[in-house]
Amino acid sequence: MLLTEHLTPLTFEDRVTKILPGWSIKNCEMNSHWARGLQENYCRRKNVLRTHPLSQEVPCTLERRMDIPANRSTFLHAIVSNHPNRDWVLVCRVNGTVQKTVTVNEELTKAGWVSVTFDLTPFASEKNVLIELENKANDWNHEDGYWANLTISPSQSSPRVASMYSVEGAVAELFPGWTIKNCEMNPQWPRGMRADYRGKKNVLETHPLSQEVPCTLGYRTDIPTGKKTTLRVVVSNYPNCDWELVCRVNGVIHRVVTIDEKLTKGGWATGTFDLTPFAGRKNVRIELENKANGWHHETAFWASLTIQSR
Ligand SMILES: [Ca+2]
Ligand SMILES: [Ca+2]
Repeated sequence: MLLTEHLTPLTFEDRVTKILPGWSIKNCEMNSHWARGLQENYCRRKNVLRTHPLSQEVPCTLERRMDIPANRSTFLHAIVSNHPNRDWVLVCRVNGTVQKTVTVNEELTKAGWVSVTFDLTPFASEKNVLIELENKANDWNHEDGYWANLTISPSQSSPRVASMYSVEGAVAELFPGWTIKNCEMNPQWPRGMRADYRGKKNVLETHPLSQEVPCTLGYRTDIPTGKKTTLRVVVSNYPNCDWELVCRVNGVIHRVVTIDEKLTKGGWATGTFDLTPFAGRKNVRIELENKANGWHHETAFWASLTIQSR
């Protein structure tokens, strides 16, 4: 009795809605020893949902209904994780029929998160489509499902299964449309998504590949005529260390800013780059480099990347 009083179903439902708006949950096993629901911090992410199948036969299910738009592609991206060294099965059903099954294990998540993509395009123009995502047991040993995000996008912005420890997965989620290359990966200093840094949540952490080769974030866009176009970036540095932020347009250096403690003052700095001189040009290549000056924590943190024309 104490158990049911302690974990009120209403509170749990509210938590699910808070983390994953539009989705509802059923058949989540409640357990006084292993808390389900909102978990404040898991694998460098804040506010994730932790679920567990009701039994070996009955999976925990997240579900929603939606109309699938006509004449375009629609994808569902689920960012999920597993209990350390344990696994579970992520099943996607549409109108009751299994569409895709993925085993979420250590090999896939690499002690982090994976983004799994489900193609909903075959259901284009159908109304009130039932989408179910199951946290299904494949044995009975910590079958916990961890859910960081569920998004429905008009295009396939991230790879079908991308590790969130891969910086590509983090960039796809944080800065849709941007690409990344030459980020140094280091088991000791994981790059990619960082749960929080200097007061901001879910930021991108990068590092140059070498002293000579910067890490580059890239974007292509048309610059409209008759408007002022500005690229705005919010960045930070590793405490008491610095790096060079280089902005290139069509391969030519546009501006260089040193991101150091003097500029960020233990927090974040906003840089603005005026792209108005390129007005009227199509498919303009914009590159932002995290470039080393010296070789001592040349880490860059990116909280925001926006291009505005007004
Ligand atoms: Ca298992
Ligand atoms: Ca430096």
